[in-house]
Amino acid sequence: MIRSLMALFGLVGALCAQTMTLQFTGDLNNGPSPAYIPGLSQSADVPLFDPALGQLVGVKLLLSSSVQTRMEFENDNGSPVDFTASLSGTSAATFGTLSTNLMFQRNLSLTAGASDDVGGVCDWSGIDYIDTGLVAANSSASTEIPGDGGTDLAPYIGPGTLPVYLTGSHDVSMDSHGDVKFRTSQSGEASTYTVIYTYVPVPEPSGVVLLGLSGVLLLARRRR
Ligand SMILES: [Ca+2]
Repeated sequence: MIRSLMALFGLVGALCAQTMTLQFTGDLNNGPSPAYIPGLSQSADVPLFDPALGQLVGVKLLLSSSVQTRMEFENDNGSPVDFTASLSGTSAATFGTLSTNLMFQRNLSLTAGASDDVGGVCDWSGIDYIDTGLVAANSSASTEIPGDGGTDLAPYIGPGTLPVYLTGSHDVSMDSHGDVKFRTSQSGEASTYTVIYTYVPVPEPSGVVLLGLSGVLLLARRRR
């Protein structure tokens, strides 16, 4: 009898407590992933949660972004110079009432040799020249509504889609050294979004049958 009760409660608990997730993800850029776009500002349509699947109990928005640039420096001064170059940036994602922001900062301490340029012509080469190659900064964040299925989750339920908006920006700077020229290339931002719906599924027919059978067995034993 006790064993039957425990089995029944276990079954009910498993059917009630079990949640499932539904995930949508994508890269917001114009080209092969990851494509870096200066001034990223795009949106994508994410399917709303289909209430036929069950009861929505949470929505999570994840944002993973990076900024990158290639920096080149040339020293026009007759003496070597130490300086700091910085790559900074921001990224943001909005989905319904959810939004999250990221900030990036990457500092490089550099030394350029004395100018070797003839006649003051900047030739972007020699001991006075620095090529950082691609420099990147990455970050990720998430935000969520661990709702109870109440009104705060209503905007995410129904047919159709809801847009996720992604924006990004970046900036390159150096501390003041008037004799050092710099230029950048291959600069931009790239972002990936992920939307995760957490829900309690409607019991599958087999689960309902099992639950019913357990009840019948329990009643049968009780009558003995
Ligand atoms: Ca040079």
